[in-house]
Amino acid sequence: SSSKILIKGGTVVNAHREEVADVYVEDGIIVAVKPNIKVGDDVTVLDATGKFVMPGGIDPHTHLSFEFMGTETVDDFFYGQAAALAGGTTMHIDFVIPVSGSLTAGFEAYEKKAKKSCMDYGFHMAITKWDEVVSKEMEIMFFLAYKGALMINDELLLEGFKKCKSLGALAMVHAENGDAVYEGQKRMIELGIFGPEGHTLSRPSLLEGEATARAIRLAGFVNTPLYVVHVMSIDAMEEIATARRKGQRVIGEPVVSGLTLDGSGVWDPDFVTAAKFVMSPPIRASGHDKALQAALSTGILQLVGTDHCSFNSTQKALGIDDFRNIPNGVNGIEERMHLVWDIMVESGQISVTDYVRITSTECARIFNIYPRKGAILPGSDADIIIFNPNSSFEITAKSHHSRSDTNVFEGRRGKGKVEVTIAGGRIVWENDELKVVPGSGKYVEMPPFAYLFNGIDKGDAEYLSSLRAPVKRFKSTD
Ligand code: DUC
Repeated sequence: SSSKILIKGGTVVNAHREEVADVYVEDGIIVAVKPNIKVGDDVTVLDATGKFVMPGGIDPHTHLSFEFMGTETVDDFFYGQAAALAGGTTMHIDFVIPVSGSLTAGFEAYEKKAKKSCMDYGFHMAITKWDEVVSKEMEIMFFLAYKGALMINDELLLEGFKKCKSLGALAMVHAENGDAVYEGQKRMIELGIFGPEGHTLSRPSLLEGEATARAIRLAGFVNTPLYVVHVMSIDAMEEIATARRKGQRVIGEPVVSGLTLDGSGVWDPDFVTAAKFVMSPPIRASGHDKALQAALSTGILQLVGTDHCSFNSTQKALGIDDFRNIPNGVNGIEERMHLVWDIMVESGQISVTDYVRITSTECARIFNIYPRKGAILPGSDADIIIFNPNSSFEITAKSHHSRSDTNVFEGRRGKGKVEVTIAGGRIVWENDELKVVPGSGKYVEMPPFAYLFNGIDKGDAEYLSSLRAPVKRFKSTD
């Protein structure tokens, strides 16, 4: 595809406004956004009349090429990204899992995995243990949930929060109480429940609420912002709502599976069908989905991720005799833009500008890459979708681009369709066809936050100035 593209006559939507305008792209960058741009014959012209021209989606939460629970996800950096592009997502942020506890070794391993990238990507760093070495390595992400594997305790959590604060890094947390989950799993086994439903029953939403509350309070104690990943329950959402109302800087990320599914899938009599829904935290009972949508529409939750972590039926069957061995994870990287449109915009809960905010702009702002990403503005990267609100989408494993043989959104249809995806100035999806180039995706560095840079912010200054001088006490003999 040409390095010069003109998108004509569409409604250009940014998080701050929408306008009918042309968009001119040259060498991967948006050069102009205004009506009636005139160009020469060397430019590829795309007609977007009657369609929305929006920033490509940014998925803040994915696991591509993730080695987990004795196996590795089927979608690697090439296939997972190709699927993303077919669904209108043009950047994702993946979690680097340490190698033998080393963040540096983990980062190097992920850099290798990402060499075949066909779209831009960033990395979060996962912290799974604490020592001097880890402390010296950059850190951003904590897991509370996987006892014995990824779980960390409160001491480590506090150390991590302090370190993040001193670095201007944003602390993220997977909030489930791992000790209680372990207890819940033992209970299920004692009751003779070995199937996928045991996964859901062993880790109820109160354990997500407890860990969310604890992480929020400890982040508040250290006075550092907190990002809660995959908010799956009303319990967790309400903890975030309360903290935000009190003025604490907490960000909540629901994921498409939690927003669009009820948890009944794991009760399917067919093991393969049931096991495909096994993820952590689990997909909750009906009611949580609608409450999370409402929280997203009112700003209690700010952006949508996927936790895309795709295992096929054979891999899921590792847990055929015991749900504790079912690799945790569901898909979503390809479906996110369509499903969020359907449940949030088509349903009338939010505007098109809000759609751009929750699927792209907010993520770019939070991770400090706005307006290079998340906007259609002169100077921004040319990551753009043309979206037809009058067309329709249908999801099925037969036609999706993930390498998995199943899809948790199987059979879903709705209005709206990503007709064209432009990533880094290349037309990579058009007429239902992918034209992706391995190696064309770039690593996007997410710089630290200036307002936290010295490890001291306004909140700290207020706190320190409110302290009274220590009392000087005298022994009776003095
Ligand atoms: N949850 C999942 O379901 N898979 C990957 C990691 C996680 O936290």
